[in-house]
Amino acid sequence: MNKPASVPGHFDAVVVGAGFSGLYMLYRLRQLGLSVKVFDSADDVGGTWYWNRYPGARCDIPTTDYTYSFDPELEKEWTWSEKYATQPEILEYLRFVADRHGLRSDIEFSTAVTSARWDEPEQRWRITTDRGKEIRCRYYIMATGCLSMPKSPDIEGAGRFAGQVYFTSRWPHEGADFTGQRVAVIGTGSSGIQSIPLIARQARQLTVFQRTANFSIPAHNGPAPADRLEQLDVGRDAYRHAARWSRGGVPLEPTDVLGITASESVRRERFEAAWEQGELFGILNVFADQGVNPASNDIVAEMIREKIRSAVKDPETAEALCPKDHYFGTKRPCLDTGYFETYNLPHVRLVDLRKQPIVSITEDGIETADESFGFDAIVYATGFDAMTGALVAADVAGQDGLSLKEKWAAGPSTYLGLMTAGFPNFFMLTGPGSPSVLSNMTVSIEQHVDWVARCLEDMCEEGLETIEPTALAEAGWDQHVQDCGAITLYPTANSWYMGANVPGKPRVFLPYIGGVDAYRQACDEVASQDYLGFRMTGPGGDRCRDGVVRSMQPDVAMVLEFVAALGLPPMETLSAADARALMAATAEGRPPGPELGEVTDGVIPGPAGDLPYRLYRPGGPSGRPRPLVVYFHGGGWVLGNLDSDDPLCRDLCARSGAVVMSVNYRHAPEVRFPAAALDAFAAVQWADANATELGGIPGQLAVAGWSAGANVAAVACQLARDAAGPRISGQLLICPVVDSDMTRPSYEENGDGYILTTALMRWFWDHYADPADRGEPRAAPLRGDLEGLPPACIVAADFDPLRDEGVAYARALGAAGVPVRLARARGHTHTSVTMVDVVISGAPVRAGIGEALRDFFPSAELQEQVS
Ligand code: NA7
Repeated sequence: MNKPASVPGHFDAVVVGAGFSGLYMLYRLRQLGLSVKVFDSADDVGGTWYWNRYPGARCDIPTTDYTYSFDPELEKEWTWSEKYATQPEILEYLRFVADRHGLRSDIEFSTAVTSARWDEPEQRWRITTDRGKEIRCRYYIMATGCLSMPKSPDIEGAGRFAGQVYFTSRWPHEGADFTGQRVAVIGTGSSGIQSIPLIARQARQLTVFQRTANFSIPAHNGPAPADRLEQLDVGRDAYRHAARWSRGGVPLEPTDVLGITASESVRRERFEAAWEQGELFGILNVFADQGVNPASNDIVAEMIREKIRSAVKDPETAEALCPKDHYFGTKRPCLDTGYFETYNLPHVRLVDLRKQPIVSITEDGIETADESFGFDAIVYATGFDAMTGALVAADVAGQDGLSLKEKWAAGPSTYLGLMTAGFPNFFMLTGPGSPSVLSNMTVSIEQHVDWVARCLEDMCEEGLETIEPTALAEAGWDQHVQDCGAITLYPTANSWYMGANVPGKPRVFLPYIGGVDAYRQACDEVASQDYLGFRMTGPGGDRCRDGVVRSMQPDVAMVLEFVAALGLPPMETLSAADARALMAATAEGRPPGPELGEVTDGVIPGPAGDLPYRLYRPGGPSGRPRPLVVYFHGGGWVLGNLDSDDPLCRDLCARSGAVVMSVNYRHAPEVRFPAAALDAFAAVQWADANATELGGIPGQLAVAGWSAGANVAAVACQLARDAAGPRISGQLLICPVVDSDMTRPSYEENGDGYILTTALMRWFWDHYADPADRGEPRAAPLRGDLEGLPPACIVAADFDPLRDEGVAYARALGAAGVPVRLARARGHTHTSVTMVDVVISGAPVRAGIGEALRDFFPSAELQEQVS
């Protein structure tokens, strides 16, 4: 039973919403012995399942999974009747839960919270309701759901229609009878797709107004899948545990089959199996790369389109129903029962609003650009102001009276999707920046509620009364959420995930797409690191361990995990020959990099024999001279060759439009310092002298390199300056080795765990140069005279032991009057920027590199050639 309020109208916590999240939050707060009041504007529990009563409304996650797991007894007592339960059954379930735990006594129904103000002196929230009550509470918790604020009709004349108007999101409790009526449905999202087949059964005439064709797969509803029930019977706890640590909140082994490389038969087999299974996470897991690779995505999309074409008899209607303007999955896909077949009925018609947009709703129907339609009823299935709508509408004002609406004017900003700075003790369950709508909501809800409950418990134990994220932690999380989205195809769609369905809503990717498992891990880490990134105050003290919980690019982290799982021996424990073999083996099967106009191999004379080179020419008019970039590969002077950096050279060539000439140089330990540097300088001299033959423009030559290759490139610039030639237009140094001092902080921070380790760097130096030579400018160019050197672009990666020496070189060059561009590879390691088409987040960094290369040369020439 709940603790009563000690002072009337004063509660420890107020919760808004009595759906899945609000009910469980109440349950957990009671367990902590807190006094709680829950408000809901509905007259019963249910949240979204109270309101969304339209015909055909069902969950789209199997009910074996779309269910609470916190109460094992409840699991025994309740049995779902179908694979995907109907809205009435889900509502019944929530009523059952509320009754079983006696939750209703703390819920005030038919009451909406109208405003909430943070009272700084009192350190309390002041809440007002539409019944004129004012309440105070320490913790204010929004359990308002992600899809609860219907989008207001944004169609001209919407108020004018004299017939019956229905919203799928606010369906009348007594239902609707369309018998004999002419009915319009506007919208073909999940609500439209679920309700249209049932409305068609009653209506005399049904016209569906479709703005965007949507992907939908058959739900194959029926009894709960036997294999799932069996798994639950055998080990319910293990099953639920697997769900909590899965990517989407439903146990599922993520596939490693790539759509782009799978054979036709494998593709077909995997797709058909997912189609038959009829589950969203299954169809989203046909290929590992379908969410990030357009070509792979298109394979799945086309197979779905084939199914639509075979289900719908009229070819024109079928084509209009085939989604073509967004990648599969980037808008919420739907599960249906006979949706596409409904269009074969003679009284059902599809109107494609892309061809004939609605001009206006009229008194008796709908007018499009081409036709006037008369209707008895219009059904709006037009969706929600998703994820932020209900929160912003709640009129919440935090410190200094700043409202959430004002703070989020350019898009939501949260820490972990749980809290937002400036709003102490204000929690959001499944808020923007958490997996929420991309996951099985019930799993995410339980995780959020459990986290909040544990947090309040910890605070209580420590005598802490307020909690709020820091600006740094929040900005870091916002960035991480966007970084996770940016490596996928999701932000390309006009979806409600992007806020694109509501006119004027800022476009940002709202949910966290990194996965339920990764998200849970981050939340747990935050809690276990003294609530990293939160400031907490109270009689127990004022504490804050500030920081960013995730600053590595998500795909870089995946690569590191993958490499760690391979269990390879550390390079520095191998002989040079074995290390070279290992490096070549790990490069096998990687993406080749972009197609170019021409790639040819050759040799040039070096100081001690021929040096192989590879010449990359961009596409476009052949024979046209272009600026020339002489490139040197990475590998610590020991490893690497023309093949090792081939995809990167292709990428540099394609992005810059210059001819790239990758030159091999003599390697240590066979030939030690200063051979590599001397070879590099000789190559630059030769390239300059032979620019015309190489397809270059005489006098327009830059040097470039990565890692040790950047070292010899930088040295070549110093040698060229000292020798009064050749003239070098610019130096691109990607994560360069420019000093032999291994004591800079980046060695401390990043010396272990990010592929290039301190131990490996020491191994490289030991192979390359005697300790006595390592301070020489030809080994450590940072120690040389830097005046009069060519303009530079230096890339420094956050998680690189060499980061600080790269930054130091940029500063020193700047101080010596050399124009420098320092490009930070945010969230990257020493190697990740170079991993073309593997680490997608490296692409923007390399786009900047391409721009820097172009800027080395007289603009008109190259800009024109690139375009
Ligand atoms: P959705 O998925 O947002 O679908 C709304 C539909 O309404 C969608 O087809 C929209 O087209 C269409 N729409 C919205 N506004 C208009 C206007 N002005 N004119 C024409 N058509 C319009 O909402 P649902 O309720 O179906 O589903 C929401 C989620 O609930 C669902 O994903 C499940 O997770 C449960 P658009 O695509 O914007 O062009």
